[in-house]
Amino acid sequence: MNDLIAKDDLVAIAEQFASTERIIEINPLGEGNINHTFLVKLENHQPESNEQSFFVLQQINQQVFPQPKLIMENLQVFNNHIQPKLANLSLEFNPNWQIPQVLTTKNQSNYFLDDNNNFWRALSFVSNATSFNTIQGSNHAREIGLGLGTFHSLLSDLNVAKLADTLPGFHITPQYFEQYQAIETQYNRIQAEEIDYCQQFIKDRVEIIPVLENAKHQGVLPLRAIHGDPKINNIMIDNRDHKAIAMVDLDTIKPGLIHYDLGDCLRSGCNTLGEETNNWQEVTFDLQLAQEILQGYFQIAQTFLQPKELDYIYESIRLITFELGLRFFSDYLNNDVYFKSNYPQHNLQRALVQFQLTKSIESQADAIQDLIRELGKQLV
Ligand code: GN1
Ligand code: MG
Repeated sequence: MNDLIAKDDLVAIAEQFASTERIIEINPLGEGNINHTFLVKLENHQPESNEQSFFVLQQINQQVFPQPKLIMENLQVFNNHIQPKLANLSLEFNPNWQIPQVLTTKNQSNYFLDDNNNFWRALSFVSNATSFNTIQGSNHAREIGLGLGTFHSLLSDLNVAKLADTLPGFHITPQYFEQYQAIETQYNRIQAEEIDYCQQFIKDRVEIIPVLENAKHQGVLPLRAIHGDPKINNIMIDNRDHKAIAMVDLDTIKPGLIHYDLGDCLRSGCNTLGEETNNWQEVTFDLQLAQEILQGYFQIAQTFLQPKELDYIYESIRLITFELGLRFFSDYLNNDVYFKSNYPQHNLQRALVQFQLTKSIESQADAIQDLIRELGKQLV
């Protein structure tokens, strides 16, 4: 995927989705590791209002998502299922909950292919809201849980057979491990202490790798519609009342285990140093924040979550954190072909952060399990 897109080209692509408005500015948006994302600012047609008009323009990484049209089909299914519910939400939900809308081109297509066959699409921007890379406090943590709960709850009655698999193998930990093993045996760059450390770290945890997939195949955990990437910066917080108002980054909506989502949300939310810290030895899993996130989540999820699903929540927090470390480490060994990186050791550094977080989760296993049992009593 080419990292440099000429400004004029970008404007021409954005114009495909801009119908009549004049484009004023285009800037990179967010910190995504996969797609290229931009915020397009449009001329304000109502100068009397302070509301600026924006939309989000994205180039989908086709090395990661080989069939981007499936993403757009899933978004349509998602939208058709949820949009009608929003006018009539029951009391446990934020009445202002929004979902990003797909914008069409002048030819009424929901995507645009540029001259190099790159796949572009545009979505409405959730205005007056902020996305944070780290948790700002207990209220934010609670809202993160409520946000993910809202998302799962609104999708809980969707027939998952309607959703395509946009990214086969996503969160299937045994597959990531197989890929790692294949890369590891070919790897012959310089030996370094940190590489040995990661290899040993993975070796010591081989037995946890199939835990969620086994439960899925045995029918203990049901397939549901999931977000796939609910890290905290994908849950937008309303600037006015500080409530979770939307989930963005919807490319990995697909059938899966809500445990992938819960694990990912907690690993991201409870690491107060954030996943990009250079200070990996200082990384810990914050139990207090986990309590807030889970409390918020259960408050809404009690309508659909089955008590047996609680049994795997601890395992999922540990596993998805470990899995992301394994994915970053494999990509480091594989010359950074998957995750964008800013310097040569970047993916190694990211792996060390996730492994340290895994260690902190393991050292608090009893406390985390007690917490889940206690909070889960409302479900039984
Ligand atoms: C990737 O691109 P971004 O930042 O939304 C990745 C997630 C990881 C995340 C870690 C499709 O998401 O699985 O958890 O990086 N997305 C994909 O920051 O692989
Ligand atoms: Mg993402």
